[in-house]
Formats: sequence, C-alpha cells, structure tokens
Amino acid sequence: MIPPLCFVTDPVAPQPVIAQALAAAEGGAGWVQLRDKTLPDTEFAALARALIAALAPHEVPLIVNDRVEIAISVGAPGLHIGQSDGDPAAIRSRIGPEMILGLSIEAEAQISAVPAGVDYLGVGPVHATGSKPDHAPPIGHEGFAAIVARTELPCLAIGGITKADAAAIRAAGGAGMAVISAISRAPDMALAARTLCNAWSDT
Ligand code: TZP
Ligand code: MG
Repeated sequence: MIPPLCFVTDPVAPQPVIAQALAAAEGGAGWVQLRDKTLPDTEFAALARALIAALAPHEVPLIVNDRVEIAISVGAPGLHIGQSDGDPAAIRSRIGPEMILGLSIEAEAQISAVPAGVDYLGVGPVHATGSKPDHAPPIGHEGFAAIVARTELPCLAIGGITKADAAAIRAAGGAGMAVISAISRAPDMALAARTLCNAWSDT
C-alpha cells in the first residue's frame, strides 16, 4: 500500500535530516526516502540506520535512494532507483522479494521498459524544481496523467509538488505525492506535511 505522502530528505535544508524525517512522519508522511547524492557510503549507512530506528515508532518505512548494497546491509524496508542506477530486474533479484522497490520515470517512453518486480513509480518532475538541478524537462500534470494511464503500478508525483497539486494528481489516478522542499523548507515541517496530507484527503 503506497501512502499518499512520501517525504524525500533534503541534505542542504536548514534542519538536519533526522529532524526533517521525524517532523514529516509526525505530520502524516507514510514513507521517508533517504536521498543524498554526495554523502560518503559509511556516513550514509549510519544515517540510514539512525533513520530506520527513529522512524520505527511511527511505523514509517525508510526507502533508500540509489545505494543498493547499503539498502541491503542496513535492512532498509525499501529502495528507490533511477533510470541510470542499473537494471531494475537485476536489482530486484539482488534485494530479494521483500524489499519495496521504486523506479523513477521521467517520460512516457520509459514506461514500456519497466520490468516485473518494480512496486511503484516516482513520476516527474511534474514541475521544474531547484531541488534537483539536473532534472529532466517537466512533464506537467498532463504528462503525469498520460503516464498513470499507461501503467498498473502506483505512481507518486514528484517535482515542485505543493498542496495545490493534490487534486490534479488524484484526478489523474496518482497514488500520491513525493516532496522535498514543500516540507524541508517549511518553517513548521510537521505542519507542512499535515497540510499536504489534508490537501490529499480533502480532494
Ligand atoms: N526527482 C525528480 S524532481 C525531484 C526528484 C528527486 C526533486 C523534488 O523536490 P521538490 O523540492 O519537492 O521539488
Ligand atoms: Mg538514482
């Protein structure tokens, strides 16, 4: 079951990643993804372990971005990979059947190459965003809807998502929203998460 709000951690936000994750969980985020492209492996693994422990009382699973071997070694409940992180089918074999596996989709053409064993898709960027400087061209809500229509897999919209997007994502048949800055840059991160969850349920 995919939660309607997934928080993706922000390594360059004012608050530390653990505080971000805990506030997001308090505000109702159902998943937290640890995403940091530059942290050395040893520190990334230590942070992943700390997050798993901190999120356990909230029953919020940690999804590890990119780093397959660390996801396995820390016993993460989930792994999220991008288009250039390797063959998702081979990665599914490596992680075994239990771990949640997510894959990023940036364009409709990538849908036909999604193998069995992927559990959900992160679809975007819907909007341009400063959180991912090298992002693919934004697909807009039309592009998101077109991708949702071509897959049975649950799709989380990502990229510049705010509460104003919740209704369109739901109307398109999206499973939920994945956000960084809408939570990490908010003065009250828990409230921001709660507001996003409410925007989703109120639509
Ligand atoms: N993948 C596509 S856009 C994006 C990622 C990781 C960044 C999303 O961050 P924000 O701040 O919610 O736009
Ligand atoms: Mg990646």
